[in-house]
Amino acid sequence: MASSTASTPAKATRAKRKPATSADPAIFEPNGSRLVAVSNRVALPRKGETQAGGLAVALREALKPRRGMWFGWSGHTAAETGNLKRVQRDGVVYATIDIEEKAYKGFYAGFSNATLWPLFHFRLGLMRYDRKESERYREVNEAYAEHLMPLLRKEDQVWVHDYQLIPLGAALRARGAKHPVGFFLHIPFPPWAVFSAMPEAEKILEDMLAYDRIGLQTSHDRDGLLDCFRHGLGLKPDRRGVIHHEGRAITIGVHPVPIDSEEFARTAQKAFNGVDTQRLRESVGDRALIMGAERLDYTKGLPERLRGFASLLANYPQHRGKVTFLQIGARSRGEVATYAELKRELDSLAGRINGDYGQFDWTPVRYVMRAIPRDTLAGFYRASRVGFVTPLRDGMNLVAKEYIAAQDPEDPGVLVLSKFAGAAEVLDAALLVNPLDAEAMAAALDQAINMSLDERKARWRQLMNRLEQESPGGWAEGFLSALPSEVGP
Ligand code: GDG
Repeated sequence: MASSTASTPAKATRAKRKPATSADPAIFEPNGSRLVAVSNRVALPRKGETQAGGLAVALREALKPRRGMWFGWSGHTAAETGNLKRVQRDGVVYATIDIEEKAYKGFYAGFSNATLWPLFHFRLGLMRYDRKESERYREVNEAYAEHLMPLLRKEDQVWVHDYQLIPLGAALRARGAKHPVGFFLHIPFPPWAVFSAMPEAEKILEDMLAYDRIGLQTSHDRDGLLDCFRHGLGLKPDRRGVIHHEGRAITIGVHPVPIDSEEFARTAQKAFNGVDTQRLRESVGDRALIMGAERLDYTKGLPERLRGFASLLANYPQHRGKVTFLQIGARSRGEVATYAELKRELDSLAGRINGDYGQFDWTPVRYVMRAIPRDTLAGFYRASRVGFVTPLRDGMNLVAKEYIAAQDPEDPGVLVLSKFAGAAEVLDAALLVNPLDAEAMAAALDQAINMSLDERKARWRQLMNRLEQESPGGWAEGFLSALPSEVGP
């Protein structure tokens, strides 16, 4: 069983905690099973909200019919961990706690984002390991368990999300939780040859054995996890792919995160004639618009993408003055040094391309380093001839799916997609590229810009068919139906 709680009892007390009070009957109904989702951040619906991500919407939709609760961090650090707050919106209870500042730093900027994030994205050169940060990571997971436990009802199913909370299942079990507990990993899972570079690799794998079902984005990720279980812990799945450990069965499934393509298509159609998209279209004129949009993150391959675009201008001079590349970059994780370095590198690359190729009436790269509203983004996707989505490694990549959903069926754009995005497993009718190969990216851009309307339509229809087969409700249902409704003693 997981060693996390057993090995860190002293540390668990470091984040001073106020245990949660018992369930408030005014908010919680007294009986019946619920779905309890847990993630690092809780996406509380806000009035007039335009920024909600697809995943937040998907989880809320899964919670509504199950009279669910979403538990996680409030977004605030404080002098001590605690301050449980609960609000109910549309039948869903949102329960949050503040986290003690120092513990949060080691947990979030430290072990989660400077150790696990690069590790899971195959970036060992960027990974650092600091034992103190790993202790903070476990400490915060213990605090989550401590505050969540009194809120759980006997019949609840618990669904934990993502790499920040891997030890949470074990921390709940150590406190006597007998609930079915599932875990979904939103990012890739590397094979043992990579994973074993992290000093606590075995411990993290042991933590995963506390769950009843583990969901991953792609078949490659499932293979990576099974490889790690086999070589790291000596555990082999049975013929049905089930891992048996200490009398418990752990099932592993591939559940690619979807988008609501119908809803996104409607949003894009509406936004296309909105003020912002019209301004964009007027400013671009007859030029072909190439677009990318994401959080500023080294996994998203942004410098490589700019090099690909520079290679297009260098090797296909006929496109000079005729294309515009718009990159939206929502700033994230500014406290992690690697992210600040990335920003500097991008500033310099964008400046260089504009300096080398720009003309007095043409700026090749439009580089906007701040988030824009979700509906504006949808309109911009629809106005782009090419969606340029080239992460070096990505669990799924919802931008690729959103770009497809946003297109005009009568005049669709072309998706140029990294083969290292989880989305490439289903979106194989896109132009798939290796983002490290600038010349290949330039060739794909050239092909996309010159593609006939018939081919664009045919590829888009294939891609859209795939997206129409998936839905946020179906995704949650697929995972939860594979999570037992009760587990043995
Ligand atoms: C993790 C995994 C996995 C981007 N720029 C703006 C903006 N966005 C939105 C996009 C999209 C979301 O952010 C990004 O989702 P991704 O899936 O592309 O990437 P991560 O944030 O890294 O998400 C990933 C995902 O979890 C789900 O499992 O696919 O692999 O890394 O929805 O539209 N939204 C707004 N303004 C922007 O400027 N409003």
